[in-house]
Amino acid sequence: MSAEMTKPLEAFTKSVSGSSIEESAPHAFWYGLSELVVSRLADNWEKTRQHYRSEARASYFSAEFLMGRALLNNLVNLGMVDEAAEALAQYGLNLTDVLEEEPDAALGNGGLGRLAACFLDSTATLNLPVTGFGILYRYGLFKQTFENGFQGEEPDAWMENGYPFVVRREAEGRQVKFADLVVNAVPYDMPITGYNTQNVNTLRLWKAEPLEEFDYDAFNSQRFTDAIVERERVNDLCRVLYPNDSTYEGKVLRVRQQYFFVSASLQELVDRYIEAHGDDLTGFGDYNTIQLNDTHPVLGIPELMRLLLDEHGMSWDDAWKVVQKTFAYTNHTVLAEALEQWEVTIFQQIFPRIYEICAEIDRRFRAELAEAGYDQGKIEYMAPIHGGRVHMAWIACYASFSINGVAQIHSDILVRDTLHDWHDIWPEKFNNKTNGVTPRRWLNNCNHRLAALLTEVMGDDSWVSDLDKLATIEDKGNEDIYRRLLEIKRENKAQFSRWIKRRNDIDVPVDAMYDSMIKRLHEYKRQLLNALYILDLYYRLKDDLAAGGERAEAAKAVTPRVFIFGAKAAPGYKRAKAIIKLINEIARLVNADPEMKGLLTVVFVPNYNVSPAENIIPASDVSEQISTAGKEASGTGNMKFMMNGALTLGTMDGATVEIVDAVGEENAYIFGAREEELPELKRSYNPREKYETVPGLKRVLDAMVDGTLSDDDATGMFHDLLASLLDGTSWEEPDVYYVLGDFESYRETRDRMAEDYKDELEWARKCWINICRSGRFSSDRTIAEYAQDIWGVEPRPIAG
Ligand code: GPW
Repeated sequence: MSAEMTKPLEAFTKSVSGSSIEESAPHAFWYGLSELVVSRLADNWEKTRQHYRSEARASYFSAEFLMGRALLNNLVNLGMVDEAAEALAQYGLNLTDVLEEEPDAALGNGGLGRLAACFLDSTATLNLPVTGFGILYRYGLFKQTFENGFQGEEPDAWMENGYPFVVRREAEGRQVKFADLVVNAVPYDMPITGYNTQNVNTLRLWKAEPLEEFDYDAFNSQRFTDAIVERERVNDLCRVLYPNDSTYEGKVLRVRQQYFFVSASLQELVDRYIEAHGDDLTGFGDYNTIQLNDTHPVLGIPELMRLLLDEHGMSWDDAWKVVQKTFAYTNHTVLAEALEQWEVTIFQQIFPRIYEICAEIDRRFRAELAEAGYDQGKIEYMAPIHGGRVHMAWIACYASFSINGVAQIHSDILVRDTLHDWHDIWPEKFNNKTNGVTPRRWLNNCNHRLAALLTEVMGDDSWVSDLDKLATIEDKGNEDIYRRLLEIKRENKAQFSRWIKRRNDIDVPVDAMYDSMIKRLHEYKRQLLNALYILDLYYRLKDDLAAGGERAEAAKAVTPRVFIFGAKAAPGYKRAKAIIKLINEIARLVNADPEMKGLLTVVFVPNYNVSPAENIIPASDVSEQISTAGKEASGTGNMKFMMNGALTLGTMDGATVEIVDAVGEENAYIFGAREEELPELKRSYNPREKYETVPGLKRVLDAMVDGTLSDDDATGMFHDLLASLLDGTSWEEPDVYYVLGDFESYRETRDRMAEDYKDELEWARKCWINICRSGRFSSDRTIAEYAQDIWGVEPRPIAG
C-alpha cells in the first residue's frame, strides 16, 4: 500500500467533524477516495483534451446520461482496486461498504439515458475522440417510495452532499440568450476512463447560473424580491430532470432546457473549430459530427444555423450545407406519444429567431418537395411546421445525413412505417445501429465471480475489452464449468438476498429460480402480463394443494420461484401507477400465504436504478422481455441479462430478435404474436372472448375488482385497469397491447421454462451459450460501427 493512498484518506477522516467517526467514516472515505481518483487521472484527462483539439471529432448530444456510480468503475480502470481495499482495511472498512455510500448519478430516465452512458464508456475504451454534452440537473430522476403499495415520489438531490466526479470549468462558460432571459452556462466535466487505455474522455454537463448572483440594481432599488425571483428563474432551468420515459410533455421549461444545453455546446464547438482552423466555417462539418440522441437535442439544428448566419455571416445555402454534414439522428421509439411537437407559440415567445429559422427550413422543405413533384397532402404531413406545431423528428430527418434505429427490427419498422415517406425520398440516410451495453460495468464490475471464471477459462482478461473473444471459449463448456456456473449464480443470489435484506428489510430465499423484470413501467412493456401469470400460478398451486394426493405432491415439487420487479412509473401516468399498486397487492397476497413459503416469493425492489440493477442482474436466471411485438425499439436490459447467464423469456421484439439469432431458439424461450402477425390478429381480436374462454383468466381478472386485491377504494384504479383490457375507452380500443391475446402462450412457455430449470446441468449449458455468444451486444461493437459508418473518427490514443 502506498503512502500516497493513505494520506488523502487520513486527511479526509480528520476533516470530518461533528459526528462520530464510525458513522461518518464510510462516506468520508468514499469522498476522499473519489477525489484521489480524480486527481490521479487529471494528467491524462488534460492530455486527452489537448490531443483531440484540432482533429475530427464526434459529439454525443443527449438530454439524459444515466451514469450510476463512478468510483468502482474508475478504480478498476486505474488499476487501484486492491490498493484501495488494503488502505481501507487499515481503518476497519471494506470497499463494498464504502462504494455503497455513493449516490447514483441518475440524470436519465431509463434505456435511452443508460445507453448514452454505456456509449461514453466504450468511446474511452476505444480511444475515440468523442465528447458527451448534456445537462447538470440538480435533481435527478425522482426517488421512488412505496406507501401502502402506491408509488410515491421524492426529489433526488444527488449532489447536495458533494460529488467529486464533476469538475467545474468556470473559464469555459458561455451565455445562452432567450427572448426574456439571458443565462450563464457553466460546464461541469465528468471524466470518462476506459479499460486498459490511457485516454480520458469527457462528459460535459451544463449548469445554468444567473449572470450575476444578484441583480444589484433591483437589489438596491428595494426590489429585493424581484432580484431573487429572477435568480430563481435561471436556477429553475436545470433544476429537474423531466421524469417521462417515451412520452413527451410540452412544457416551456423543458424546451428551455433543450435549447440551453445545445446552444452552449454548439457555441463551444464553433469556437473550438475557429481556434484550430480559422474563421471560415464552411469546413465545420468535415471535423464535427453531432449525434442527436432522439429528438431532445434537435434544436441544435436551427441553433447551428443561427450561429452560422447571424454570428458568422454565412449565407443560408452555405450554412445549410454545413448543417447537413454535421447532424446525425438516432430514433429510439415508434410510439406516437413520444414524438416531440412544440406549439408554435412557445417557440415564438422564447426564441423568436429560432422560430424564424425553423419557418425558413419549413418553407424551403415545402419548395424542395413541390419541385420534386410530391403532392400537397404528403408535403403538408411531412413539413417541419404544420398544424400549429413544430415537429422535431421531421426537422431531424430533413437536416441529418444519417438516420438510424437501435435494433434491426426497429430500423425495419422505421423504414416500413414510421419514417417511410422520408425513406422514399432519402433512402441513403437510413441505417441500423443495434444497441449494446458496456461489459465493464455490466459483467466485469458487477459479477466478479463470473468474470473470474471467464478469465480463468480464457487464460487472460482480454474479453473485457473484446467481448467477441468469449466465442472462443464456448467449446470449453463442460460439466465442471456448468457446475461452477451454477455455484456462481447461487452465490450471487445469496449476495442479492443480503443486499435486499439490508436495503429494504425484505426476506428472499436463495434456493429458487430468480425471474426478473426490471425496466420502466409502461403498458407496452407489459408488466401486467407478468403479474397476471403470477396470480394465475398462485391460484393453480392453491387448487392443487387443496386437492391433496398426487396433485398436492406435484404442486410441492414445482420449481421454487422468486419474482423480482423493479420499475418506476412517470408520476403522471395513472395506469402505470395502478399496475405498480397491483403488483404490490399480489406480492402481499402471495408472500403472506404460509403455503407459499419458499415456493413463491414476489419482490418489488423500490427505487430501481443503475446500482440495484447491478445487484439484480448477476443473480437472475430468467430475463423477462415481454413487450408487445414491434413496440420495444431495442431494449438493453435483455443484453445485460444475457451476458450474466440469464435465459430470455421474451417476444420477438427489439434486440431480443438478435439475441435469439445469436443463441438459437433452443437456448431462449420465445412466445407470443410476432410483429408481422399482429395487424391481422388484431382485426378479429376480442379480449372479452379470452376472458370467458381461456382457463384461469376470468379468475385473475375478477380478482382485480372483487375485493381479493384492493386498490383501497378511493381511486377505482383497478377497475380502470380491467376496463382498459376489456372495454377500452372512447379514444382507445380494448387491450391495445394484446396482453390477453398473448397470455396462454406466455403461460405455457413460462411453465415449461420452470420445468426445464430442474435439469440444472442442461440449464447451465444454455446459460454458458448465452454468455459466450453475447459479444455482439457489447457497446464497443455498436460504437465502432457509429465511428466507422457515421462519425468518420478513428482511435487516437494519447499513449503509444
Ligand atoms: F421515446 N427509450 C427511452 F424514444 O428509454 F425517446 N426513453 C425514451 O424517451 C425513448 C426511448 C424515446 C428507449 C427505448 O424504449 C428502448 O427500447 C431502447 O432500448 C432505448 O431507448 C435505447 O435505445
